[in-house]
Amino acid sequence: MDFHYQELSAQKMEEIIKQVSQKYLTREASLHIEEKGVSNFVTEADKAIEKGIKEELSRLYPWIQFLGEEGEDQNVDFSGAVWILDPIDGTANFIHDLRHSCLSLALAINKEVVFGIIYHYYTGECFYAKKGMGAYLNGSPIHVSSVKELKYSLASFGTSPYYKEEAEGICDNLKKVYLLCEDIRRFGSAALELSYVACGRIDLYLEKGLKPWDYAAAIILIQEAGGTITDYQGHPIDVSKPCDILAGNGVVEKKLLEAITL
Ligand code: LIP
Repeated sequence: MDFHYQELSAQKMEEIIKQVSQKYLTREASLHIEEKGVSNFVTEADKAIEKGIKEELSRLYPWIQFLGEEGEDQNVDFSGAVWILDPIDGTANFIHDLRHSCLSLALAINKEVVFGIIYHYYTGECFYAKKGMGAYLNGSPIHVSSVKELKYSLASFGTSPYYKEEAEGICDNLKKVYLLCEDIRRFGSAALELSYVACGRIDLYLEKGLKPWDYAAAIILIQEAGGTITDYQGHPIDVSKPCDILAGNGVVEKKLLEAITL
């Protein structure tokens, strides 16, 4: 199939996301909950949105594989083209009606993310980027912040609630970052926190043990917005695997790694 990711329309993708999700994002759906593990939940809405998006993408792009957070079959060949979807990033927020959750969708070709879209279900903000073509919020170009010093940095810190057994190390890192930065924030949706790095609302983001569907779309968003996104040692990410994620505006994350070991 002669397919060029540059031809993907973010506007068309946003319309599909709205059309599929609007009928499922209800309080009723948020109360039908299954417990997947410690602090790890899935609702009827997560499953229904993933099913609907998968059907639409399979209809439009039948040659592209699909990997979703809620799917049974998560075996894909990452040497090819793969959609990577989190239907509701911030499921705990959704369950608690905190109104801070999003859909995150990425396209990776041979493990390189070339397209990403992150749609905030409650504000309607739509972040998107294509490789080599810039990063945008509702059609306007976005760029990471210009903050140069850690003491003036707002750091969003993901607390990895699925991994309570690692609380000691997570809280040690939280204290280190808290003491070096201006302040800490925690919003409960990795994809939105990473989008906020891309548009300069926050300067740093860290979270241990994120899955590809949490961070994949944000990789291209942050790269096209002038920032960096790596593992906790500053190394490139393998989008086929869970990863400890460190993202920033290209300056302060490097200073953080010079100052501490995560
Ligand atoms: C969540 C992330 C959040 C993280 C949670 C979970 P989900 O994604 O957005 O930052 O702390 O452990 O991974 O499960 O709501 O799609």
